[in-house]
Amino acid sequence: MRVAFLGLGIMGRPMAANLVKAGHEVTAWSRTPGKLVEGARVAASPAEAAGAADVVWICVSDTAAVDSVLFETNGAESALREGMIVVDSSTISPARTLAIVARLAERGVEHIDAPVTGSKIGAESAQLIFIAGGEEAAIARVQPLFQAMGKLVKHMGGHAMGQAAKLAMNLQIAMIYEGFAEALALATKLGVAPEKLVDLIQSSMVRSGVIDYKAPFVLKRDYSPNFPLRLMHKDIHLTLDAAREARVKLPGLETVEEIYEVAHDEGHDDLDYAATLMLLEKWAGIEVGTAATR
Ligand code: NA7
Repeated sequence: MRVAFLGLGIMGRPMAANLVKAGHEVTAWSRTPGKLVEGARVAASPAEAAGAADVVWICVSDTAAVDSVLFETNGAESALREGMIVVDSSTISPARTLAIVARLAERGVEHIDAPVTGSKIGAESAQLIFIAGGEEAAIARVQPLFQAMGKLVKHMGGHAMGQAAKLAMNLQIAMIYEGFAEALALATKLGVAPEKLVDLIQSSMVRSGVIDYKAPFVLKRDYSPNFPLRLMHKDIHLTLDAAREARVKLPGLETVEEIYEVAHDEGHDDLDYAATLMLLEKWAGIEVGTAATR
């Protein structure tokens, strides 16, 4: 298929590369010039990329960035033709997604919200899970593209249900990780070796995929971004906004948000969100890691 891929960040670049690998004709654009994907054509603007495609796939930071690549001067909207499909794999506001769906529908363009879970490793290994909202028929049309980049598509319901479900997923990831980080801080302060605690966790019912993914990095004190803290912070804000609009109280997430505020103030935005552990370490006067890294 002919795909315009907009946004070559940590997630977008390997996703676009996997589309090329699967034989699709990809025209890529990213805001910062010079970002390349081997085998893909480079466009000078989102409009130019969309003009050469049947499907526009977006993977940018946040709601404002999606609005920008679609609707600003030289945005993709100006090049959209009836029958095209726009798929948005960014995690953005469910309410804004509905407004975008309505605006694109006026041009006869279908929209699928398809945020992802699986982080950088999932994107690189084409093992992402797409959390989709929209019409079944549109989702079926882009199935080969989903297959090239992921292992599963979960259709959560109508438009914006993918975004809503993604927020419910990241709420859990943020809170499971904070529980893990607090357990590591306490156990370390009390004298338990962190690698022994991780081994115990992984042998017990406390085990989780979040800890599977994060423990090896944390034990090496490697906070390079798989999922940058600023983006998890953005998702926490999106979740709290959606909860407020729906009159749902989330006291646990509100507390976790305060930790992210401090992490932001301490300049940790571009580290992985696992770096919230660094605050707990500082407050407890300890360092978590294996004997080799402490
Ligand atoms: P990254 O690595 O921060 O990449 C973000 C991408 O979004 C990157 O291509 C940016 O372009 C682009 N971006 C950011 N702001 C804008 C604006 N205003 N206009 C156009 N393009 C923009 O994020 P990830 O790849 O980890 O995550 C992407 C999404 O998936 C995000 O919603 C996550 O929560 C899940 P640039 O780097 O300047 O070329």
